[in-house]
Amino acid sequence: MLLENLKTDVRSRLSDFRYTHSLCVADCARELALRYGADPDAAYLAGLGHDVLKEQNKQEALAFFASHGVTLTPVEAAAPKLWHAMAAGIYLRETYALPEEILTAVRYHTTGRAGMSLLEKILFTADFISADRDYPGVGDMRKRAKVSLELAMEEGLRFTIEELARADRPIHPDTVAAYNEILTEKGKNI
Ligand code: DGI
Ligand code: FE
Ligand code: FE
Repeated sequence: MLLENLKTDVRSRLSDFRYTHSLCVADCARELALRYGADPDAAYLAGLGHDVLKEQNKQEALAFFASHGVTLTPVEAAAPKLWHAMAAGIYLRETYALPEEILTAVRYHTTGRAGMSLLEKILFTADFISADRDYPGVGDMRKRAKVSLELAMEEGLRFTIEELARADRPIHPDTVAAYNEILTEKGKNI
């Protein structure tokens, strides 16, 4: 019932393209959960719901934050691409009362953060390597994800940071913290 309700909700809020992406991320997150020993049903729900608010416009997102008492930091205010993850964590809590582990995976799926849980790492990685992704280098990312989540995340975070820096975009401290932690803990994971 929860699954069907969430699926219908996601379907109604997203274009065909992003709905397909959501289903692919859900499938991929479930596979990664089976491989790495997380709850496959939780991973599927996280994948299905992670981009539920991706097509909110800026006004809707800002109104949502205002009505939920969220104050954006200057970096967050300057990075609208981060908003859908922040808002989705809150939305999925109030609408579906999903477990906290799923909510934090959704909340941090765009930036990552230091101290990520296994499920957070799974969703972050699934978003990069889901079946619908076809950017140059996705094959290498898929290989990395078979070795370890951290190996895939390191490359994904480096790619994101490089692209943002090149485009004069601010880099969220959580993105930097996720990257630094993976680098400093490298060797323990692989
Ligand atoms: O929602 P998706 O497109 O599936 O993927 P996503 O939630 O990972 O969003 C990717 C976008 O978010 C991409 O355009 C880069 C942007 N992004 C990720 N980390 C940061 C960021 N943007 C800023 N400004 N700062 C970040 O740290
Ligand atoms: Fe997203
Ligand atoms: Fe996504």
